[in-house]
Amino acid sequence: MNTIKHLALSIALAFSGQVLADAADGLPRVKVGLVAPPQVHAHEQVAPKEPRVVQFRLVIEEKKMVIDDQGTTLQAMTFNGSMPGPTMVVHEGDFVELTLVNPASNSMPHNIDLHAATGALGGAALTLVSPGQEAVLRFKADRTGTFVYHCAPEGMVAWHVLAGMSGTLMVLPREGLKDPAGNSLHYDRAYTIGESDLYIPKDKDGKYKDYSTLLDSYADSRETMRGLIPSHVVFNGRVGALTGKNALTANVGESVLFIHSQANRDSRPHLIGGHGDWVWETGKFDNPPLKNLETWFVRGGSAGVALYTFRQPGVYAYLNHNLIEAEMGAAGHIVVEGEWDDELMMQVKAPGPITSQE
Ligand SMILES: [Cu+2]
Repeated sequence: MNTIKHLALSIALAFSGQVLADAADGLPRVKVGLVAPPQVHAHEQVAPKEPRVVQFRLVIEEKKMVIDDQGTTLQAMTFNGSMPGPTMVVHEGDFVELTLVNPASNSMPHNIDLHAATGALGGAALTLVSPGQEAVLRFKADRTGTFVYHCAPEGMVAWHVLAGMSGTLMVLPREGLKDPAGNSLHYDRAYTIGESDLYIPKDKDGKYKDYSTLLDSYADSRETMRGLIPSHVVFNGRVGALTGKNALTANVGESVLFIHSQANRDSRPHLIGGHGDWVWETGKFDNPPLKNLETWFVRGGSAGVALYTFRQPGVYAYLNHNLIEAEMGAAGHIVVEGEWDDELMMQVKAPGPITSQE
């Protein structure tokens, strides 16, 4: 009798497990290849009716990176080798199925806390992988917005995040973005700007230290971080990552979505010569966007979004309008091509001798 009861119970358990798994398993599956920021992988803005299981793969890479033109180095930890990690895009109601790979060549355990996910420390408790391991996490994208993800190993969260392990996951509304009146908003390009505050230790002569291994850099880095004064504040991993030949590009008339993440500290994005036509400061699309902002606020541990349609050609600067931090590296360029509009602005007189009378 007991055996039969046990058998019935295990069949019931197996069956209920099957039913739970079917919530996602019956859906179409798509594998998305990720690209390094500032680019965002190709994606639809308006989703098909039926939710999907969207599969991503993140490979953790520990490596030394150069973070400025002076050759200063950071013993970095990264998702997919870039800082920040790649932006992942899904739609509300989709399931995210994420494979997190920690190759045997790494030296540390890592995991991932996705602010978009619900339960188990954002997935961190289910994804702690030692070198040579991988884990697969599935979660439902049950709310819209741009959300930070980051590594979060117990006792070392700040170090791993500040060494490069953060990124953004964007959950779009199925019907795409809307203005407060419900009109559709479309973007022609999306760019990811991941801002980081870096804390590179100095030697007794005031020179930035260079470490031969990640573990060697730990004690000094931790102490420098706790001083709360960054040595660099950068976009996309290094001073100049988005300036000069690395500048972002757009054309007059194009709408550009700027996704700005800061996993640790507040920022104040500003587009010199332009505006934020529509800004979701908190990044959460269920809240109506703010209109015509000059500077917006991104809370540490979040990703904000601004949409702007370029109306003039030229070189725009996109920076953190804490100007000290901009000079420390938190600045990028957007080179915009197209026709100049004299009505919006014109130079009535070029700089020259003073000839005007009151
Ligand atoms: Cu980590």
